[in-house]
Amino acid sequence: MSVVGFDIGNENCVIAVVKQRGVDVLLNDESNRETPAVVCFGEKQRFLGSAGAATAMMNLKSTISQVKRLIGRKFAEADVQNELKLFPVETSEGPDGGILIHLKYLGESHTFTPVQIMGMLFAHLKEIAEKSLEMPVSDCVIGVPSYFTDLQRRAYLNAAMIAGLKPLRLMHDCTATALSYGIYKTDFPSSGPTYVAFVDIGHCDTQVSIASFEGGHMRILSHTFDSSLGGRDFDEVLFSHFAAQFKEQYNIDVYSNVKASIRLRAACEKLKKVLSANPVAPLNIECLMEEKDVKGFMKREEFEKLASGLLDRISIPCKKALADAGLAAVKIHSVELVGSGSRIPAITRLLASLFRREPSRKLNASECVARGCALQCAMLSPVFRVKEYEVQDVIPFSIGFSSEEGPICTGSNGILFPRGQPIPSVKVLSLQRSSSFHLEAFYANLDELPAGVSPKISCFTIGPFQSSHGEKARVKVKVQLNLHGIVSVESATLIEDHVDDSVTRGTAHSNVDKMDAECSSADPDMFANGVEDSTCTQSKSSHASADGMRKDRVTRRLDIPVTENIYGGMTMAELSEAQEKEIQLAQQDRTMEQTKDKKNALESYVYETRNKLFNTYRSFASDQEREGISRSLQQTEEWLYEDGDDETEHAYTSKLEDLKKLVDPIENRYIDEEARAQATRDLLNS
Ligand code: ATP
Ligand code: K
Ligand code: MG
Repeated sequence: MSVVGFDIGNENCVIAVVKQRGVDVLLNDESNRETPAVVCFGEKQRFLGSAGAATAMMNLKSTISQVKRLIGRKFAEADVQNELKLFPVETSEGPDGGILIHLKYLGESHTFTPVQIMGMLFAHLKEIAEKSLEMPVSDCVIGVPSYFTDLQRRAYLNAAMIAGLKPLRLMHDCTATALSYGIYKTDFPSSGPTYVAFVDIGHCDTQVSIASFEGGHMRILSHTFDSSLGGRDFDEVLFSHFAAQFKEQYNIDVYSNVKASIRLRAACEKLKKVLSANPVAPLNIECLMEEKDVKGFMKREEFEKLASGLLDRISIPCKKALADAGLAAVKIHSVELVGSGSRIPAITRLLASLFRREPSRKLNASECVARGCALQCAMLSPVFRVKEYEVQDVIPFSIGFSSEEGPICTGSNGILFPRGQPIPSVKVLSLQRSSSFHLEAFYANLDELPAGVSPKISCFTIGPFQSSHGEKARVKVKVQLNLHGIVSVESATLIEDHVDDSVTRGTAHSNVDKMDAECSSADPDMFANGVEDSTCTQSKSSHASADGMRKDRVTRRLDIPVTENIYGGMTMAELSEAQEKEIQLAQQDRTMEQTKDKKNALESYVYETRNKLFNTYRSFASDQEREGISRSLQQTEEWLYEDGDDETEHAYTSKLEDLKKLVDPIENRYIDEEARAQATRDLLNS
């Protein structure tokens, strides 16, 4: 069994795997270490990853990229609406408030959710991994931004499941980076913890985390972010600049032309990359629109001026990460810069002055997330042995719980898991209830989240159940913040104590807590062992009271069913429907690939046979045979370019069989003769 780590970017995806001798990054079909996060619907099949990027220009209106920006989000969010302005495919609001993507494919209308599109990407990456490793891949760890909400995390898990993957953990990007940085590092200064800041600037986002390393152990102290500040925002600055310049200079409005916009944006991204290594860079696009060739250039200094607003914004999450970790900049041992968006020299300068030290680029900026995920996967997998190393991560959002009777932890605004709570964690609520009730999970502090996120997470129905005599009894509810950073109610138990009537009457319920609610942390191990009984159990304890009479106290435990309703999540039925659909789509792709292979095989057979007919096979065929075969080859070739250009797999194989029936007798004569000649040679040599 293999252990795999996936980094799904807005732009690029990376797959890493732990092997006997270390961590490797897998190559895709084009022998690249990064695979574009693109799903393209062609005329008869999908093109995924590199193939998707290669065909994007020909299928502008059916190519989906940056779906990571849309997954698990609501259509009505202002940020999403902005995002959709650049989205080439028709979208609408789903019944749950999510996003629906509408496409024409294979002559039919199709509706996909971002989860399904992400599922397609996962399936593609899984296939790359399986081809490369020559074994099935299912266990994996997937990198996620620390700012992902509960719903986005659930959406990622669903997408992975659609692809037939089994995620052992969703891991915060920077935590994965910190793991790959720290696990084999031995040269930390000896005394006390070492603090390291990780700054990851990707295509669409910026994430900062501060980690503390000590011995065989790493602890995340803070996660901060700007969820909409990345490399593409720098491209956009250049885009607006050149769009304005070209309007003036060439009198063209690129904004009015989708294809021209896409081409200019791509050219700006290229220019930005050139500027990372050179003081000046040119921009040339032939025939951008209205048959006009455009030319421009940019100096690095000018670019930095144009982007100064963006540079200022990078310092915000950095300062906040220090404040949240309770550390002054001087305490930071090293600043590790990752993510390809951070390759801009001005970013390095900015961070150097902020942290008062030169940022380091020791880590492979584009691969460290995937590598860390693969390592974590190996650590979680029972079949792999890796170095003992403890990773302690935290959740960056405060999560609260409430019920019909109000907030649960009355002490602190209903917050059950405060920001900075370790992942995983379990808390046991002790409530007084007589029958079914609801628990609502919510984000307690919207300032901690990306703008526009709904505070509602999910609702749990605890019940049905009925306490005896309809009186309030103790209900223990176990709430879990799991390894993925997802919150759920694990179990609920009704606990009723009563003093055995046959012996004495009096102090029943004396040990019942008067408080409406109380919180207590529980040992996560206790949860892992699933200690609660699954059926009703009774236990008796006897003790002598002051008056010398024996009193029997009976404790009845009853498991209460828990049903969860995630606001905007997928039901089991929807998930299996999506899995079914993905299988069908993948089958269609495979059929098309096979058809292409068969067509190619027929084409090559025609050329090879024609060649042999006048060379190797020449003396084995009569003139009549040769003429007949030549004619058939000619006809097949013509057919291939006309009626047979777009045929079924069967059509190509049967044409090939027809040709072989004609050619095989000649080929056999040739083979027999070759064997005879060889035998004669052997005889002479012996
Ligand atoms: P995200 O983390 O937002 O999901 P991602 O992981 O796909 O996205 P990366 O691959 O880390 O993103 O970075 C992609 C960004 O890096 C793009 O915006 C790209 O233009 C930018 N980039 C790549 N090389 C350079 C370079 N040499 N100079 C400046 N920017 C670069
Ligand atoms: K990436
Ligand atoms: Mg990234």
